[in-house]
Amino acid sequence: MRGNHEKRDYDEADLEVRAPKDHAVGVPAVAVSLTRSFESMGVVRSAETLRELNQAHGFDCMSCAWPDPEPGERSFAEFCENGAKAVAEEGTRTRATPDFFARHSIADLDSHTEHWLGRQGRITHPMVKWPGATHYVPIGWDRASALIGAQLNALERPDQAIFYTSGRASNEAAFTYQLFARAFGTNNLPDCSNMCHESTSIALAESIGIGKASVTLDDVYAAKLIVLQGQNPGTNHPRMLTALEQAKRNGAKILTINPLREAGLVRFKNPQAARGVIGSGTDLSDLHLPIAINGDLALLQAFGALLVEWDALDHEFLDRYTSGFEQWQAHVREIDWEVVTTTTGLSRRRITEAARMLRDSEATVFCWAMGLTQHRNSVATIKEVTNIALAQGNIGKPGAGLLPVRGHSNVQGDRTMGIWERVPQHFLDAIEREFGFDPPRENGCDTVDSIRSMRDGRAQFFLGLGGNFVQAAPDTAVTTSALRKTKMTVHISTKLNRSHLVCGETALILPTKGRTEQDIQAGGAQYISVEDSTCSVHASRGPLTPASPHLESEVGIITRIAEATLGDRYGIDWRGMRADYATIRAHISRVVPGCEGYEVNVRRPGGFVLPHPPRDSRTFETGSGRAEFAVSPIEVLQVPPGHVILQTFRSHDQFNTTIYGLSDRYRGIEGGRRVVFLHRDDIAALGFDDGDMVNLVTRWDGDTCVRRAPSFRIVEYAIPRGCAAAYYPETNPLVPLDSTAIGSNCPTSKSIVVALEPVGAEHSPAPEELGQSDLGADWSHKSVPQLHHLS
Ligand SMILES: Nc1nc2c(c(=O)[nH]1)N[C@H]1C(S)=C(S)[C@@H](COP(=O)(O)OP(=O)(O)OC[C@H]3O[C@@H](n4cnc5c(=O)[nH]c(N)nc54)[C@H](O)[C@@H]3O)O[C@H]1N2
Ligand SMILES: Nc1nc2c(c(=O)[nH]1)N[C@H]1C(S)=C(S)[C@@H](COP(=O)(O)OP(=O)(O)OC[C@H]3O[C@@H](n4cnc5c(=O)[nH]c(N)nc54)[C@H](O)[C@@H]3O)O[C@H]1N2
Ligand code: SF4
Ligand SMILES: [Mo]
Repeated sequence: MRGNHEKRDYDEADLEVRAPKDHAVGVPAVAVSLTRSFESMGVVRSAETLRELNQAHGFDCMSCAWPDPEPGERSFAEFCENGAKAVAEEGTRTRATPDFFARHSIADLDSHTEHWLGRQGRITHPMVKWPGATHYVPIGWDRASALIGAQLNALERPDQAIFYTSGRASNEAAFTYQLFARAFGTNNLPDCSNMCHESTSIALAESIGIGKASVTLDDVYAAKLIVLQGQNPGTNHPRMLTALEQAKRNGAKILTINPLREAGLVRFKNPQAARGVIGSGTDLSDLHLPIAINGDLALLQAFGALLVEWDALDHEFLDRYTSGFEQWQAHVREIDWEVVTTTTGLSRRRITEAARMLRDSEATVFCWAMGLTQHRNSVATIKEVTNIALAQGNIGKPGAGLLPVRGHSNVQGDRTMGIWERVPQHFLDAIEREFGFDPPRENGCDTVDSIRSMRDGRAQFFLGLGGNFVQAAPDTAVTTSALRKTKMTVHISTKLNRSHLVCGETALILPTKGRTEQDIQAGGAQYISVEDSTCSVHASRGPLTPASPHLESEVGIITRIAEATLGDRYGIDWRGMRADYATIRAHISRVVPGCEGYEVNVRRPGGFVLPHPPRDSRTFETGSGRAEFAVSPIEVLQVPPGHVILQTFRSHDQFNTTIYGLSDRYRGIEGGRRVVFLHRDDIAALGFDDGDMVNLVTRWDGDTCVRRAPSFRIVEYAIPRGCAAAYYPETNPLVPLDSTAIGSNCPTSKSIVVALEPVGAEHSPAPEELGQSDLGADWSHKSVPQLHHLS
């Protein structure tokens, strides 16, 4: 198995560990973002581009899905450091030309790090790797599309093809893409959401009838209490801190629940407020609970027990709108506090203090992200968040509600447009009415199932609309060999990444225009549209000249492939859609619920907000017509002696698999990425010292295979006992493909049971050496992890 450790573009020996920061943003952040932009884009181009970022007439930030303020309330620079980095990454003047691909074989490229690959700049021409070839060579658009169409038509069945999407694709591209896959005959439409907020979508759909946030930005400003659980906004949704600061000024309290005291959670200096730049910043968190990894379900049930005990409940809401409250109440009343305190690593006193904040708030907003979604029991945990919100009537009233904070800038819009392997039948009925063909009705493959399907030889074709599948997916070695078994891999991409080097028999890279770039088609200049975390949909227009005259837009590429594959099957006018995206939006307005009048609404400054029945009218479109309480047993992840629970997270200098640089400034890590954060006492208990080099090792279900990620430096850190943290994607080789969340199939990237082994001691340990035979698979309701101690 290869790991990034073999790839030497920088020396991990240069890694420096400094004291972590206690606050986020401020002057250094602005300086960093501008330096990066100037370096890669030049001064004039940077200034012109950043001026358009997140403005009503400009383009939508392609980094995260945090919403924009109302048009009249936006500042002149409505972006953050990481938004500026994302723009610089796309707007770079560096180019990966056919000449570059002639100089570097695929094997040579594969010897470099992900960071180096990204630094080679924008891909300028469509490229192909022919069967048996060592290099990519240029290919024309017509020939590339014909090749793909021929391969698709040569498959025995449509479900031998996988159509993956990453959440940066526009609504127009996403709608066209799902239409193409379904007209071709498959619902195999996995997306990055399957590895991200899938647990949220499943849990919320079952509990409240819709898998999306029930709040607007105004609710955040009006909240009395904001709970931030399993999320690191200072890095991943930086402008959320501005909203939280505003909420605090309006009187809100903030409760943070995270194994780490992430810089942004504790203190914040707003670079756009004079006070933020010179002053000492805002103390964001009123109470921080340093919870042990995966302790959230137990904590939330303890909150429930206390709210019930204190009768801090909204009885009128419960009677009128919910079902299952009695059973839930009986369940939480029976809570075992010893299980709660050992599982959470928190004392009963601290938990009670936090529950009082809930009790005393008339309007609470609950926010969460990957710290809650990527565990085996994530669906149950998110239903428990919902239970707590329902108990106090915190849904469908001002200043209150559920706010799953989405990742990719348009991941939510892609789902709305039908990128979903399990799309509801009414959506398929609408496709049938609009286009006159009967789309496939059985569910398709999600991400994990797609990997299984390629691994087992069932799927033979992979098309990625953006993303970096091989690095984002779990079990890197398995995913790599699965893709290599296919007849054809195709990637629609802006920049080079590892997935381009893990080739099917034939492989293509189709270079696309990005969000920052102008898109001129036969029908004139086009714009696209996107949806943020709060269901707000608006237009986006790129200001820059495209990186190369040979680029096509995503819609352009998809419609070309569709034409080459389907010809005029069903009479779908792919060419017309390409010429003028208003044609696509007209289809959207007739197919997608809530999108009537799309063309007009989306062009309004600030766009429009999609309907959300619980938010708008406390209507719950569940089986019972009421919001459903869920009863979940507390399961405890067993950690055998000598092991810790590892969470894999993002540094401050990356966007998912795109590594911008080697500075995780807030956590004090500079010049490298192969670090594992551990509690001082665990380092000693495991027989190591701070600074030692170790391999991380997982076993799964008595597999004969030992998964190993080599060469991590131990860094002593303020993290609860029994817990560890290291960066994604270097740790993805450790996540077993079959280790997924119950009900959502989301990989368990936030709770991997690992052992540490000294570098140089690599051997395949016998099961007894690792403690027991089925590590990581062992759950029970009774016992508790041995490494957790009360804080
Ligand atoms: N700059 C930048 N922005 C991004 C991204 C990026 O890579 N870079 N990625 C985008 C995407 S796709 C996404 S999904 C989001 C991700 O946004 P986040 O969810 O904030 O991302 P992670 O870095 O995975 O951080 C997870 C947080 O959960 C905490 N955590 C881990 N395990 C647990 C647990 O068991 N319980 C609790 N309570 N907390 C836990 C971690 O300590 C960490 O603070 O960000 C989006 N925005
Ligand atoms: N261990 C572990 N694994 C994880 C996670 C974790 O926390 N831990 N998080 C998971 C999550 S939340 C997510 S969302 C997934 C992310 O999975 P993906 O979405 O598949 O990965 P990204 O790194 O966001 O994709 C980056 C690539 O997208 C391409 N790209 C960039 N901009 C554009 C564009 O405008 N158009 C097109 N067509 N291509 C573009 C570039 O070539 C770039 O290399 O990873 C998941 N994997
Ligand atoms: S908060 Fe997110 S969407 Fe907003 S500018 Fe920053 S990265 Fe972009
Ligand atoms: Mo994500």
